[in-house]
Amino acid sequence: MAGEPTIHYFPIRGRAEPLKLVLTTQGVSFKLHTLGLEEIKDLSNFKFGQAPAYSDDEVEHLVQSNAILRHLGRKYNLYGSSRTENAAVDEAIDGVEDLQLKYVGLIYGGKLADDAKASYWSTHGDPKNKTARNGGAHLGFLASLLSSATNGHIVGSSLTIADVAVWNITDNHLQIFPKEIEGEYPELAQFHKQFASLPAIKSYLNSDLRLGQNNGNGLG
Ligand SMILES: N[C@@H](CCC(=O)N[C@@H](CS)C(=O)NCC(=O)O)C(=O)O
Repeated sequence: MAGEPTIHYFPIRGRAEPLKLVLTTQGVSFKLHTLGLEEIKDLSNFKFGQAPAYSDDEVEHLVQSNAILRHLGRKYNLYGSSRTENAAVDEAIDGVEDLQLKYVGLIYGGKLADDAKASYWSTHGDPKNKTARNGGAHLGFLASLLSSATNGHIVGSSLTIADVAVWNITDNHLQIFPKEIEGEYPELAQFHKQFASLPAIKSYLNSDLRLGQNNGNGLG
């Protein structure tokens, strides 16, 4: 087992970013193993032919970004302090994943074209469509998670992996819809600002570890 936490991924933020953020909040340094497309098709290391994968003293090439996120949550006690809180953390992470999949569609399928952006905002951002058919994916749902937040935390009163997941998807959307989010969801914008100003996160965001490119096609 590799001892030092190692993230195996492309040289982008993408689906590895929440993992890096969690490790950063814990002051845990990590290695980045940068890979190319051919390497992830070695199924002995990448079970589903995809990245990211993650290794530490307990797991070797663990894949599925949310499985890795949950592993880190258990390892560093960032999963809430009761089964009720554990369940709420899972609920938030799965809600974020539903929006993440729509976001991926906007970036790769819609190529972030103006019409794709407009239709995305209408379905997954505009508050008036929160109760329309949106595939369970809406920024308003994430804003609602914050309405019962304690100390700025979505579950319980201290940091969990749910905070990190919501922060990251909000960050992705802020790159594209900054004005709309600040106008319609000031609580999300404020939550984003607050987490970004944690000393460890702030210094990570200003470091070279925070990669410039978010998605494989350079958009978003
Ligand atoms: N459900 C997977 C999705 C991973 C995923 O979509 N990985 C992309 C990069 S972000 C990939 O490896 N694409 C290459 C391929 O599918 O061949 C996870 O959450 O880790």
